[in-house]
Amino acid sequence: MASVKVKVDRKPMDFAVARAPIWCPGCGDYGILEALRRALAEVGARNEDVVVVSGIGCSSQLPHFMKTYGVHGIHGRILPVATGIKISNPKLTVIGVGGDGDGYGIGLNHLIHAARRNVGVVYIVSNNQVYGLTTGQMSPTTLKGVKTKTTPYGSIDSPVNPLALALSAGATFVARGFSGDVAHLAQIISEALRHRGFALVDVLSPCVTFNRINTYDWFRARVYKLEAVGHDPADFEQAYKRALEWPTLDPYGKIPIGIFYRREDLPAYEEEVAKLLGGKAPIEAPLELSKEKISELMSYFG
Ligand SMILES: Cc1ncc(C[n+]2csc(CCOP(=O)(O)OP(=O)(O)O)c2C)c(N)n1
Ligand code: SF4
Repeated sequence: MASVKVKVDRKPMDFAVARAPIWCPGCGDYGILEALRRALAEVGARNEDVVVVSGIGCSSQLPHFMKTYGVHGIHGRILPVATGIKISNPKLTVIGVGGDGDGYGIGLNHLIHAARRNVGVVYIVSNNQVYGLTTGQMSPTTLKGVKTKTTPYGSIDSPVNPLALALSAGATFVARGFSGDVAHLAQIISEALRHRGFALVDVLSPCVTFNRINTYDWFRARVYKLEAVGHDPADFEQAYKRALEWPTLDPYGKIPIGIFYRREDLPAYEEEVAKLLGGKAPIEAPLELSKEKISELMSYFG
């Protein structure tokens, strides 16, 4: 269960810091930052209960611009770190944020395992279909045929379909938003924060500097909202069908955004861990270490 308990009057700016983001003007990551702050305010989160974990990439700089706890970790390892934090202290609201290179390339296996375990982490992927920080190489979601620095003759790889992958791995909340529609994205992230278990929020988020194909206009011409077509997020088969609409089958077709799938009846991983400890979270469980052992450890770490 998401750990937001008391509904208090919060504003998006309550989650802002004095430091301004360093992304290129127009980067989709600004939309994600604003949507995340709005969503946290919407669910009444308290700053001290929130941890934002990131990897490496432009998008992974996001925790620096949030007035919450944060971990700017190593490339592709958002979900193991976020999982450790959540199962240690399930009261925290744990949010992972990073790029498609981070999450669908080097970190892809962790997505599958977090999904099948149903860890109560909200994972927001800034999907700009390129490696932004390292200046525009192809990423796992680059469309077939697209020329990048590393694919000068056009990519010959089929792109990863993160939503279909997450669904088949057992994710209990699967959604896609668009950085160009912050209000809609904030609504999706609020729902993800309220979800019990693992929530993937893939965000179509243009890199205005290194991806001149998948621009805001390119997306605006293609996105449509699942709510507008009467999609039922409880229907797994429909969710899977919608997830296949793009990009693997028809790269130039319409792109659904919204909540594809949601089920709340399965226990979250941290609940299962607590059961093993007699109902206690690891952070509450007694630390069975003698005074001598603690002194020994403390002297070891200076
Ligand atoms: C283990 C490791 N491999 C490779 C890199 C180099 N590297 C840094 S960021 C990055 C990818 C960035 O792309 P993405 O995750 O999509 O984020 P974006 O910058 O587009 O937001 C890579 C490959 C690294 N830092 N560490
Ligand atoms: S290089 Fe791309 S992803 Fe990175 S800050 Fe600039 S626009 Fe954003």
